[in-house]
Amino acid sequence: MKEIKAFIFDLDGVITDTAEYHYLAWKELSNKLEVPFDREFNENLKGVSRMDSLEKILTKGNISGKFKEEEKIIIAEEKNEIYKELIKNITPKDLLPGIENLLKGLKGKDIKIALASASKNAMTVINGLKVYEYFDFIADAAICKNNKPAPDIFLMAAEGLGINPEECIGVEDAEAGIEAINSAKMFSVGVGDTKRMKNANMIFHSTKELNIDTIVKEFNNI
Ligand code: B16
Ligand code: MG
Repeated sequence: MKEIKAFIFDLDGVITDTAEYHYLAWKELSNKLEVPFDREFNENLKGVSRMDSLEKILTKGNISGKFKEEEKIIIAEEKNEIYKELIKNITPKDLLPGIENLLKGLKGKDIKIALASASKNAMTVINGLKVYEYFDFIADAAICKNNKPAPDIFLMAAEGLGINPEECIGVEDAEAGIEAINSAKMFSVGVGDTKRMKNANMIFHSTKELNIDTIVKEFNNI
């Protein structure tokens, strides 16, 4: 029988609310580019890599063709600088509700923990939150070939743990992330509203509702 051996977490929007900082940084950049940008559009960028996010914004403003590749890299770097300023002051207080208890609970049950974030700033955030010790493996987005919704980063995490993907739970707040988990053949847990998380095997409205026993029960029912 299949058994849950690992939980693989997304970072932004699951462990901490850096999703908000990404939003603020893209908003500032979009204002500069004179591209209309709101929270609804921002949902399309969650879990999406930096360069892919920029492309979506430029396409929205019909200005993608205006910039050469080198210029796009500079613009994306500008967003990253704004973002890096915002994450400078992250502390353990910025952990989303229930997350530290969940990590402790998993440790207590001897279930492995990994991180599968698309962010190249993940280590800065993890260190600021002081949760590095909980993780058995952190997948490196910088060497990941295909971005979410491709399954690569989740598969990289499972491989790093030495665990079969089918015995892993993936936790995500983004549609692209749920797609990545499903393509990796893992059990997907979505955090957020039912409409956006519709493709997840299981949905929780907020991180404080995440519960290991409920997830195990549902996993065993499938
Ligand atoms: P960076 P996740 C993702 O992190 C964010 O959701 C997404 O908004 C961001 O563009 C992406 O990381 C890249 O981040 O610019 O810091 O490399 O949700 O996969 O933890
Ligand atoms: Mg996320």
